Amino acid sequence: MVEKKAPAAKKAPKLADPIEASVDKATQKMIVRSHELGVETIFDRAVTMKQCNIGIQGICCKNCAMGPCRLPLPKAGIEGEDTRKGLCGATANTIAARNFIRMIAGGAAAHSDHGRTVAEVFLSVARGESTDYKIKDPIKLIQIAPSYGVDTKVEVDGEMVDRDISEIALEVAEAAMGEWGKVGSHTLIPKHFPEARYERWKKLGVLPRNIDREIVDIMHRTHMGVDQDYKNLMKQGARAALADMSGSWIATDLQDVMFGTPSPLISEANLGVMKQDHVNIIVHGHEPVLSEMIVAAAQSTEMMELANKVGAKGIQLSGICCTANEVLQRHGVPNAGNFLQQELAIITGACDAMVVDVQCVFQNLANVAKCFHTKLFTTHPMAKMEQPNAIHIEFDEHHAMEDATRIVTEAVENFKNRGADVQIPAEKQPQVAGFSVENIKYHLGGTFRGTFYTLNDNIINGRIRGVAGVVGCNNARTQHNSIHLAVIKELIKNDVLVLTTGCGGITAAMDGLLQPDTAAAYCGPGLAEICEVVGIPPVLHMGSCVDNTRILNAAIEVVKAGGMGNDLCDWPVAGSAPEWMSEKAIAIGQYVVSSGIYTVFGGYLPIDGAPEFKKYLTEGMDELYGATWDVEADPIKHAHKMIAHIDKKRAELGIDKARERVLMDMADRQALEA
Ligand code: NFS
Repeated sequence: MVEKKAPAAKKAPKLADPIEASVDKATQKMIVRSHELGVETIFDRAVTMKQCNIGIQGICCKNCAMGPCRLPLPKAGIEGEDTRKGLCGATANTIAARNFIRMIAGGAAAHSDHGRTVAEVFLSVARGESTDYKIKDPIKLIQIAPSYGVDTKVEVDGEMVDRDISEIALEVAEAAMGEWGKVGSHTLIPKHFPEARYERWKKLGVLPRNIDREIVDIMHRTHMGVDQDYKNLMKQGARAALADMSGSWIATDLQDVMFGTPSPLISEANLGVMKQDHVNIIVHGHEPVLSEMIVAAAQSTEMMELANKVGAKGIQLSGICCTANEVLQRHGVPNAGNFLQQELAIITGACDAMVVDVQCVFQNLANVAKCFHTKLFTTHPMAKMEQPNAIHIEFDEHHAMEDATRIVTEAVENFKNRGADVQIPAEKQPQVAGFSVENIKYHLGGTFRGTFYTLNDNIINGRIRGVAGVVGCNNARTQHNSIHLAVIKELIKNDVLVLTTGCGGITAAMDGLLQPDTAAAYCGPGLAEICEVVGIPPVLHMGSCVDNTRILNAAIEVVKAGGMGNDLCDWPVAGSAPEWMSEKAIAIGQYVVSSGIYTVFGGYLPIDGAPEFKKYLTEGMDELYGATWDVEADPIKHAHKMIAHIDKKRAELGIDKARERVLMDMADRQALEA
């Protein structure tokens, strides 16, 4: 008789190690908590699911049903001719380039569609159809109007007089909307750049015709059997990335006009901002049109009274991802966390409602919310979750306040359904956020002499070695926040001023780097001195990811202020996305490189399987744009690649020996330019 084997005991799934998963204490605690409660998070899934080894190299083509064709790189590398090809003959270079620019198309679609939503709301405000919003910053409207081809003055009886604000708003709104579908010319935003850059783009044929067209163009040319030249594919990638930049710039412009241009304010960051005795509402996603209204609704007397009635001391609003940064920079609403902490905010047991719009929202939020009392609201027609996992309250700008009040009411009424076992980690840090180009000018030069000269002077005399934009996501494949922090700290230690946005900004805030007094602790002597004199942190939080256009705008202002060459590729500045994960990051990376700024990505880029294409991005682009991509996973090497680039640009400008304090006047600066 054969003995029956006992069935093997089911193996418990592997769980994330909290310390390996994140450097942030609050995150570590909540990962432990998730394990106690048996609630799975992205950190656990990152342990059990491995990445596809072909996909990460960028050499899997699934653009037709004869594939997917996979072109693994031979273990010994390629000797002689690269003979790898898919069924149709597509080479590794073609496949990697197609995949890469499809990522740019995805990113450009996301950013620019955000811009379109804002432009549509702005148009309805200008037409008087949406009365819940108004123009909060008419000065910015007047400033930007000429760049949209709109006059701000009109001739009356031989005299130029100011035009009515509502007329200007309507024309700006119509011009902005036109950017998505105009015919016969180019998008307007590239005109903001120095002439040398604009002319370069014109010569290279990468000025976007209109925003939508460049995205459609990519989907067409990457269809089976169309563009088979990786350089031509990348040319379109660059053009679509500039379309992405155009849509993002419009989003920033119009959000500032409608919701107010940010100026520095004090707030806090990390899960510890949630309050046990308050109703906690978390806004998450990217588009601030609804969250602006939620802020107003949550502050209303009616809602406060309702909160008291259900036994809460008040309403604590906080945010995750870029919606968080939007309401942070304009209202001081604290960040509850960044991308990888979204599930953890619910696991505190204290999240009465999470309100999501578009982008970077985990589908697993619904599974986590089911384990708690949390109500999960989807609000965007484009971003629903399977019912009944979430409550869909579709936001419409025509009754914005009504929608926001309904959501806040449901959140407040949900307070009484909380379980007894609430655990909010205590960790949080104060932060100063809300830096815009407008107020950096003010900080450096005062109300009447707003200027970037002071920054340029301090770069020339070497107190500030250069400027870096360190932006972007978290990625569950690397230790949460650690790469961001190590890169930023190494840069400021070496006197590089850091500008940040997105989840990178939240990371810096959570670690306490967005406080003026951190300059003394972390910065080199030159940068520390400047931060102390000007009263700014060494890391300036400039908003959400569409606000990367603020960083570009600051770079343009530096060139305009003089002494830094004629173009963005001339002066000591570099870009970085240390923990990137999103297609939007690739679109941003390309428009930053196209703008002439050397950019280093952390982790990997999906290009390793196509060495020739990789070489083109990391070396060949220099000839076209005066800048290249680079990849470096190690944070210290990553920072030093940026510093080496900054030093190279200092040497090219002839200011490499100026690190002893030389005071430059205008004549000196002009002499440098010549
Ligand atoms: Ni940027 Fe902002 Fe964060 Fe990355 Fe997602 S929230 S738009 S994509 S993860 S930084």
